[in-house]
Amino acid sequence: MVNRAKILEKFHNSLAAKGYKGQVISAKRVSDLQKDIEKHHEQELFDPLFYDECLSYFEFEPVLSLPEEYSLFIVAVPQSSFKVNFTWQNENISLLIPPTYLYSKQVMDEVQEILESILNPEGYKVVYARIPFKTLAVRSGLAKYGRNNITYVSEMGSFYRLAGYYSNFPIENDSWQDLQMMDLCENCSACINNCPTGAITSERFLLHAERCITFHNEHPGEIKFPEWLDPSWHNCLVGCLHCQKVCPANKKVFNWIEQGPTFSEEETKEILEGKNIKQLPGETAKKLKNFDLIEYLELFPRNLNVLLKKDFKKKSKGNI
Ligand code: B12
Ligand code: SF4
Ligand code: SF4
Repeated sequence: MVNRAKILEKFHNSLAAKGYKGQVISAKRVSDLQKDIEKHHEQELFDPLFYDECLSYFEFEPVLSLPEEYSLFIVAVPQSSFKVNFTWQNENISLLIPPTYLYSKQVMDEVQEILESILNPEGYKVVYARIPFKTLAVRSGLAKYGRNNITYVSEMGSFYRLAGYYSNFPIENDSWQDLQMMDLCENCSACINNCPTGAITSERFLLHAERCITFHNEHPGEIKFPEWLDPSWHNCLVGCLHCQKVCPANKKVFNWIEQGPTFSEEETKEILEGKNIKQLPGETAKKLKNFDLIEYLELFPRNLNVLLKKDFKKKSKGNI
């Protein structure tokens, strides 16, 4: 059997060859990851709706398909934003989708394949883990927290998707460490100042997730935006980039934008009417499928409507 150090070397080299980065820690740390979340819950720092909707997703219990879980692999895969173009009242309206929304399954499968190609031949299995990836990434030394509660990896800024996996690959000494904030944040509060909703504050580190635009524009399309959410604050087709845009740690990556699909006036109209994938013409459905946008289609009428109104308001004032 190949020795464990060689396997780990292969893991890091295979990721590096693709521009990815990763870390491995002992799976015994899962209960500590759980504590990192639960302590905030016990102090009633989470909005109850947010906690039920977003954090009950985690599975801290052992994954049944793996009787012996010895390690947790966490991998950061760089991702760009995407620009989606709509045509509305004869104008071209370009809207951004931030990193991590598109091609998520593709990324998760690809990383799993890389891990399996290294670990399976040595008799180890790999299973996707539903655990808090940011905390794992920071605890393992892969990333550091920004004040905005997003994590940062050197050379990638915050523009990457995290993916975590359990394995029965044994690890004795891991790099478990304290939660760390980026040095850059010490003398910076750009994200606090640029977050329009007050989700990031100086009073506490933990995000007020229920104030985050993303929490609201990821909600199913039939749920209206709350009254307090000023329409002028929306800036992406889904998600929000206000706090990542002004971050000095993102200087090199922020303009990494891939071209997404372009929708004609007729297509935009049909999307705004809330037509589902089967009701849309074949060409439109194909574009949505090719850019992995199908899962977001049902959010578009609500999200797009508010952005088109905002854009036209700005144009009529002549400041775009
Ligand atoms: C729930 C969730 C959300 C919720 C809540 C976000 C949040 N901050 O909790 C909502 C819907 C709002 C959301 C929004 C976004 N999300 Co999100 N989300 C998740 C999910 C499913 C869980 C996150 C989580 O664990 N939240 C629980 C809280 C308690 O954890 P935490 O934020 O890490 O909080 C820790 C710190 O506050 C720390 N802490 C407390 N005090 C102190 C003090 C100091 C000094 C320090 C250093 C730390 C510290 O302790 C807390 C617990 O460990 C993950 C996927 C996953 N499986 O992990 C994706 C994930 C975190 N999301 C992601 C992204 C990209 C986003 C958005 C940027 C999307 C966008 N707008 O474009 C925004 C960012 C909003 C923000 N400013 O945080 C990526 C993050 C990638 C990265 N670079 O870090 C993830 C990992 C998805 C992925 N697979 O890549 N998300
Ligand atoms: S904007 Fe400033 S304070 Fe906020 S995460 Fe970036 S460096 Fe840190
Ligand atoms: S994603 Fe937008 S709303 Fe959420 S914390 Fe960042 S700036 Fe604020």
